[in-house]
Amino acid sequence: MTLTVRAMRSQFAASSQLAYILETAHTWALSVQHHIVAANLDQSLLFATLRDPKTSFGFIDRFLVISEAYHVPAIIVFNKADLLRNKELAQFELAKQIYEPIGYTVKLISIEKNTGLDDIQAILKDKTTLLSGHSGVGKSTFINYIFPELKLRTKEVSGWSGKGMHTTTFAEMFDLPFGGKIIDTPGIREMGIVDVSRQELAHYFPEMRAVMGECQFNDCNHLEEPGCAVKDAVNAGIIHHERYLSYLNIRDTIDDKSY
Ligand SMILES: Nc1nc2c(ncn2[C@@H]2O[C@H](COP(=O)(O)OP(=O)(O)OP(=O)(O)O)[C@@H](O)[C@H]2O)c(=O)[nH]1
Ligand SMILES: [Zn+2]
Repeated sequence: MTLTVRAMRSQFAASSQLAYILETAHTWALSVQHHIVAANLDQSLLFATLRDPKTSFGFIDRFLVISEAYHVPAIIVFNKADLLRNKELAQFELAKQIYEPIGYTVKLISIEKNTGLDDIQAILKDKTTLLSGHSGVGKSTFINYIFPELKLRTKEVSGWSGKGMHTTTFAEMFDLPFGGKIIDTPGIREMGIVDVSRQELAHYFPEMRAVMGECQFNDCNHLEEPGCAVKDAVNAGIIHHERYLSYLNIRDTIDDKSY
């Protein structure tokens, strides 16, 4: 039997254990047998790639907003290091520059070449971690690496069109042999920002949260208002411009009736 996460969400609305990122992604389905409803998340780990396929920073920012909204620490792991040329290596350095100062762990690994994986195991050890990421970034490959006996299906992304079929259809929870649990979610193309209003969105950008108390207006939207500390910080290079653009983009996609 399967239930959609949305359905489960209303069913268990009173439970404090619903601090899942899972609940925000209404297209994800998961199987009840794996008892994901009983899991508390310690952290969320986004698998990303800078090539074949390329994960956009906008997508990463959506993932981070959802993690912040549910108070779950987030880790960004770029896989397929073996494929990176100078251009993509520069992108990785940029990602570190953007995300590390605002509190997120950023790692570069290659599952294929077995580099960086010890760090990831150390991060996962004794924690319950939600694995997330676009289809094709290597989540199944990673789980196969940890549990060789499972032999999950992985999909070739040669000739990647961005429209391939997902190979992981259900969220599943695995006990890690070295302690801890991982929840694997289906590859997702678009992450909806559910239950975040336009007014509260800036709270989920830690670097905005840090300065927004200084805005002239309490209800500042950080758009064109005078005396906006967020825009000042963007102009001063304290808040990265890419992040501010993500704020604007995500804000635009939030349907806010009170606005
Ligand atoms: N070059 C390279 N390819 C990799 C690496 N890790 C995984 N791949 C390949 O990337 C492709 C997609 O990997 P999957 O593990 O199926 O991706 P996934 O994230 O599980 O995708 P979904 O199940 O659709 O969500 C496969 O062909 C893997 O062999 C890596 O480190 N380097
Ligand atoms: Zn402001």
